[in-house]
Amino acid sequence: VVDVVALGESMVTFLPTRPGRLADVPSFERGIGGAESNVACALAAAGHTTRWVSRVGADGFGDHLVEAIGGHGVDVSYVRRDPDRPTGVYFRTAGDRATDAHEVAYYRAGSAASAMTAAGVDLDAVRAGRVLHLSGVTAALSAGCLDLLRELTAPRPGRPLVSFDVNHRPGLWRDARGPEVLLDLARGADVVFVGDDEAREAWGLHGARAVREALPEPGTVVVKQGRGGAVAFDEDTDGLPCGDATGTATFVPAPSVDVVAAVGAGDAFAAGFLSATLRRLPVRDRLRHGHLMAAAALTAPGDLAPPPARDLADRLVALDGAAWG
Ligand code: KDG
Repeated sequence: VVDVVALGESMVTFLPTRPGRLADVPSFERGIGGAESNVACALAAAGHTTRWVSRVGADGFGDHLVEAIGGHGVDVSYVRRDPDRPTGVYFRTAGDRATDAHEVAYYRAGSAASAMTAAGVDLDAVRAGRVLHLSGVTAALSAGCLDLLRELTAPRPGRPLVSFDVNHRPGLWRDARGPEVLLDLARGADVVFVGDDEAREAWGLHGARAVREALPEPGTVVVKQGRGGAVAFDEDTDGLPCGDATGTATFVPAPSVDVVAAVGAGDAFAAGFLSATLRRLPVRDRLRHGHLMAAAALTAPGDLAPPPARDLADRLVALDGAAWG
């Protein structure tokens, strides 16, 4: 059994070789991006068996994604090649360090991945892991992709633990239903990741407890609070019974780091949290592993960064509360 299967669109990314507006940046360097494959790559680097399921064009960018993501140790044998549609690409600026405001230009409408459907992917291969990781990006790509997410988040005996990162991308939604659709999908998951800023912008929810109240169904809801830290509401917190109707809340502050690029940090956080979940660590340690992986991604320019080795991460996680702020 594979530890984690991640399904979603990946793109070749073009990162600017110098800061500035998109209009002014003269050249870019090629990288790979895609929220779900980022999680799969980080989990593979952390020693887990992973599979990425997707669809890419029968083009050079599709070759590159399959080779690069496979090169991270992720099983790519269920990635379909589409002879009629291209692989998505996107460009972005380095962004402002203080505000993290950056410009993103997607060229992914009509991409191969947007043609994924429940009938067109091997659902047994998608459900073959202990954990299935999905994200709200997929819901915005097409009606077929949304149906596929609905199928994968529907109750089903023996399904894997379904992890859902809300990843609200307002620029991708062609109608106003995005926030409502994302809330509905999140309700069907077992582990949900959402930023407090995202919850405020998409759902008008202020604070972690309001998010948990809107999402009472998932066993675990993690609300990320940017540089501050993250709160997890978890039904099985350290084996203790729930403290209240919405579950016990555990807050862990994030270590402070010099941020080089924030993109990919949320994916790294999810990977760290899921890695520790697979190892059945208590929720406080799951949050700490999430923060450590996010710190590695925050201090590297691209979406992906080598995570700390497991024994080092375990030693850092075991430091007492004072070291964690
Ligand atoms: O989380 C990082 C992703 O945002 C990036 O890799 C691109 O998946 C992406 C998206 O759709 O925005």
